[in-house]
Amino acid sequence: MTDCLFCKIVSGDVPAKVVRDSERVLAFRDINPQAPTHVLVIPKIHHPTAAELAAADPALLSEVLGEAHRVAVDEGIDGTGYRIVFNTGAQAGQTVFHVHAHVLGGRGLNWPPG
Ligand code: DGP
Repeated sequence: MTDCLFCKIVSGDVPAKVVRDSERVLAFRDINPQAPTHVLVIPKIHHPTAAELAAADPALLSEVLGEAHRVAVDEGIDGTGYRIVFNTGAQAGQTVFHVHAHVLGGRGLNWPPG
């Protein structure tokens, strides 16, 4: 999708600090980190939301989740705990409509979220 920010990160037109790169999934650091570890994990092909990806290609959604857990292991936060979040829809805080998992950790995280 030509006007999608995260598609431009996949194509290399917008730079990002990539931490994992597999055939179908990319993980890169959030530009505005909310925790010591804040990484975004995305499918390389465009789907707007987690719900739409789940309907179109559940195996790819599973790959995104698997890579999110591997990010946590790479970052050394799997032992202490971390959070994987899909903001889905504007009211939930989604601002970039290319599905992405936030991987957050490295500090205590409050519940419920704001
Ligand atoms: P969300 O609000 O769930 O749609 O999260 C979008 C995230 O994307 C937000 O935490 C900030 C991040 N973000 C926005 N623009 C850029 C960018 O150009 N590069 C990177 N690395 N992250 C970005």
